[in-house]
Amino acid sequence: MMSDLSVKLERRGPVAIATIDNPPVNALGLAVRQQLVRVIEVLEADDTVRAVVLTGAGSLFVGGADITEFDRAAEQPQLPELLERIERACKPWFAAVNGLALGGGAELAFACHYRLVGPTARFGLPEINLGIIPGAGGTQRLPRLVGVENALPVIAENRQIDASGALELGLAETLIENDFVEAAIALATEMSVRPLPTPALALQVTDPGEAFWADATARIRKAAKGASAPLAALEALRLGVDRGAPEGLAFERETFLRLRASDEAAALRYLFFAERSALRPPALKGVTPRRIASTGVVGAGTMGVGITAALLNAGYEVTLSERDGASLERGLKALEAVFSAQAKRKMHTVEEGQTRLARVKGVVGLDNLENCDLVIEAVFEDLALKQDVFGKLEKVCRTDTILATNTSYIDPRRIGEGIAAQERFIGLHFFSPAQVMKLLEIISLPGTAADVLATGFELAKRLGKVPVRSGICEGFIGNRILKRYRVEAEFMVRNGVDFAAIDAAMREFGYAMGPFEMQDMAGLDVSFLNREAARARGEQIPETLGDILVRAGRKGQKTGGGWYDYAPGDRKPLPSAETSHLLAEARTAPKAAEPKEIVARLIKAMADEGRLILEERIADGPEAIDLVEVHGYGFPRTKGGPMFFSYRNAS
Ligand code: T1G
Ligand code: NAD
Repeated sequence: MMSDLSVKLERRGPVAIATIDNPPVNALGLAVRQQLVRVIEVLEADDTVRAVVLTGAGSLFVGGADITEFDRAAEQPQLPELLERIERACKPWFAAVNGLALGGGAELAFACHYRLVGPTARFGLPEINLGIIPGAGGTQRLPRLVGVENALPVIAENRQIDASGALELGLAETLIENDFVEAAIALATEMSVRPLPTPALALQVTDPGEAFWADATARIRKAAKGASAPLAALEALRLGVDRGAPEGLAFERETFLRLRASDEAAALRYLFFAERSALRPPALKGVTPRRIASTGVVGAGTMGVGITAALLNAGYEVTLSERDGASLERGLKALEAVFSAQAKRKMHTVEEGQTRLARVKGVVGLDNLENCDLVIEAVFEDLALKQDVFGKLEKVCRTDTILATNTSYIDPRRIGEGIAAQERFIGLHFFSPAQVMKLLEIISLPGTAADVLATGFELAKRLGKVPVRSGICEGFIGNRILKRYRVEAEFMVRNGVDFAAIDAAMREFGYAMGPFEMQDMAGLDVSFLNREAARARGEQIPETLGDILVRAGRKGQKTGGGWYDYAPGDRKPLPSAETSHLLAEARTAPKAAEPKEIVARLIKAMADEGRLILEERIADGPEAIDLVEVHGYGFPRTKGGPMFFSYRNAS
């Protein structure tokens, strides 16, 4: 057995075992494809071989094609031809699926004559997450193996088929619970005497009818939120049903290659790798995080409730502290509402929601936080209040308890200046709603210990968040760029551009909401209070349009009106005569602006601020800034982020 090969070949009597061993995810890179072609040639020519068992080394079958190869031209041998050679082989190939079979890995299994699954086997075609569609027959073989209705959610809606599902659908022959490879060899030996089954591509496929396609198209278009790949995947599947597998295959491949070369796919690839390296910052390599089991949250307002829900969802014990009984009761009610909404969205059952809620203890005051491994403060954005809270926490908590602030704007060095053990103090900046938004800005202070910082990253991983280290500046990475984004947007409004047109342009670009709608949702008062605090410190902060609105009592959705008006209980923004009146004097005569011009101007402003942030070493790279914008501020994934977009579209 040749050890440096990525495809290892063994013999057991009449059966050959080919194991794809290409860490970390057995990706079907060029070397693997070249070696698989050689294996096919050797085994096809060897009459003593009656069957082939194909499996993956480790806990995965195959994680897909090698995504790192996508920025260069596809090299021979390409996957489709390789799979056709397996499908046309004169002896049966058994895909022994020992774990995840994703993308090209699933397509490889579909091209084999039989699939044997282990308990952890899962088949998925996540190509749409990368802005592409399956490119090696997945849109043609899977519907012929399991039917269109079962194939479509896998091909265009990110669903996976697990081991029991594969058995039920007839995608897999057998579920092997123990001695996986040995049992697979035994089965292959036994079944190798049977006539070869009909290749998947030659199987009949039933057209589910117009109503099915219409429903599917509407559902997938809505979920795609403007991304191209999901509808393209549906189109390839349907074309193969209408015109047959050969035309379907050709269309699939042409579409795959076209999308692979697109800006959208490049952006999604960029984010795929950025999200993975974000979890493993090189500076923390080899640093062991502290163990966190019990946590505390101080303040059960908008953020405290969201942070508590995120911690409970991740399995932590939480002690939630408020300043008085009424505030605590209000906070616990809001928390229950979060879990009933999660159950409604089928994130978990009602019972599971109760189980999670049972892990929170509501308290008044800070005394009950003495045994927490980590305490996160989310009280009002007020320096003196936060200093007071940390002063008390330092006395109440164990000396190794990690103390964290969720401040948005205040310099955490000021908040923590009274803390003796600076090494245990850190900024953990969540985003609203904290149980949903994936971003976690981790603010390291000069004294923060490396293992405390590493604990912040480990916490993010357990919460399913995307961590980004930020240095200290006003607003850290995200709110600093948000400020620049708002200033630029307000500048356009002052110069006559309609703020609803700006919101519409940014929604067209891919944001769920524009800058003014977003302010209304988050509350205009958060940044207003920040500016007022700066003015109270004697800083010259010009009056913003938002300030004019807040002074008139318009804080956004929470007061029924901000930039827009809102009907009671409704989040739909409505034009506001009062806002027009309040801002009339601060604006020049109305002026039209093309959506493209609006978008270009705002993205440039964000990227310019991003470049300053990099120069000041507040962020570790352009990827960090793009992850902040995509996971914290709704920047459309299909555009990659302001740094990626401005670089990719630099004229
Ligand atoms: N190609 C290249 N590198 C990959 C990779 C891939 N397909 N998948 C993962 N990696 C790297 C990743 O960057 C990281 O690197 C390391 O492996 C561990 O990954 C023709 C064209 C498989 C579920 O979309 O979903 O097939 O940071 O941290 O949490 O139709 O990785 O250590 O340097 O994510 O255990 C379709 C993508 C490709 C699956 C494992 N396949 N991968 O999760 O580890 S397109 C996918 C994943 C395709 C065909 C088309 C996950 C995973 P580093 P990790 P993990
Ligand atoms: P909020 O007004 O909704 O909640 C603050 C809570 O703190 C209130 O319930 C209040 O009763 C409680 N509180 C005040 N003093 C307390 C004390 N001594 N002990 C315990 N509880 C006390 O505010 P919020 O929007 O949740 O913001 C909280 C913090 O999170 C602020 O620093 C803010 O800047 C930051 N933040 C807010 C957002 C956002 O979008 N709202 C996003 C990120 C960070």
